[in-house]
Amino acid sequence: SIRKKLVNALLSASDDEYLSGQNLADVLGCSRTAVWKHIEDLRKLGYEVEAVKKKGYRIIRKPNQLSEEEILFGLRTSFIGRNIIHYETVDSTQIEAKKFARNQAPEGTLVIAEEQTQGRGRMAREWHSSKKKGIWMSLIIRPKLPLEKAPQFTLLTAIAVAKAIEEVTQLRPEIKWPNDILLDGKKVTGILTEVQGEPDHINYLVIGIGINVNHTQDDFPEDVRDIATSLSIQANNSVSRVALIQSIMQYFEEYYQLYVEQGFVPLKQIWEKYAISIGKEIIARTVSGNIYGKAIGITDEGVLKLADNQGNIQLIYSADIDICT
Ligand code: BTX
Repeated sequence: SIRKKLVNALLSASDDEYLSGQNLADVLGCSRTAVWKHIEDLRKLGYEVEAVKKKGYRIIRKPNQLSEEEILFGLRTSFIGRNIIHYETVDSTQIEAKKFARNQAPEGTLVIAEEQTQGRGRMAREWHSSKKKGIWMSLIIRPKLPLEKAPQFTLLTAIAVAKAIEEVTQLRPEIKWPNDILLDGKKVTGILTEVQGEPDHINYLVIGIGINVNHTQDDFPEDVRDIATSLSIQANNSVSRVALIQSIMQYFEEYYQLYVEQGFVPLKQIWEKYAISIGKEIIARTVSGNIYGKAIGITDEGVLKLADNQGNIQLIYSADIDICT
């Protein structure tokens, strides 16, 4: 669309560079009057665009908005995150993404929202998703694999997010098996992987990722205030949601390709560098009861290994983990 082209042209200009009305008219293939109208539209979307006589236009401030244009601009993936569906407000990106997945949305489709009114964690627990503070998104993928491999994508996603957080903020995140990313011992990210398929093949996976980015401690509701943190609290600085999404998409694609080519083992090695629970006494809360013991690692399939108090090795496929301190 013309708006996309206009935003791209303005974003590609360097900070102090102005693009003339004529120049933009040529790029967009429309009149200078039409350019001016499109600039007005951008302003309504929250862009601050400076117009200087005889020089032209330049963007001085972008809206705090996860626009498709901005995410695609500078996204270096070939298929992950290239089809973006963006909502201002939605019940849950997970619910929407599953609808798109059922309707044959292409692999790599990303559903994002500025705000979720019914964000969910595992087992229908609530996930707080306040407006424009975080990244609330769901990614659709269609790996050609048996159903039992689905949980490995939670771990793959965790390392992609951890890497991206490290790259964008220089903070050092830790992963708590299977789906939490922690900073300073507090939860900054949750991952929810849902799968649809037959025993021998996956139709689609919808991977939900919730990241607390620019929250202050007061932005969290009371029930999670003590256990949650955000990137900006930890970095002492606001963090670009767009840059973080781009980086996650890039690492996700890289690890996904690595997985397809070489299986889970190389990812396990990266995962272990971020693992927090390994070597510690933990409580694994499973649906069939609590198991106490020492976390000794994960298998080549990503399953948690725990040595219980009798010295037996237990394999944990699904649980909430508390680390004993
Ligand atoms: P989980 O079941 O591991 O964690 C849920 C628990 O985390 C809650 O019970 C609560 O204690 C705590 N919690 C809730 N909100 C937050 C928050 N913002 N920060 C830190 N802790 C919190 C984790 O499930 C998986 C979360 C996935 C969220 C994404 S967002 C996009 C997509 N859409 C959707 O509805 N869910 C996913």
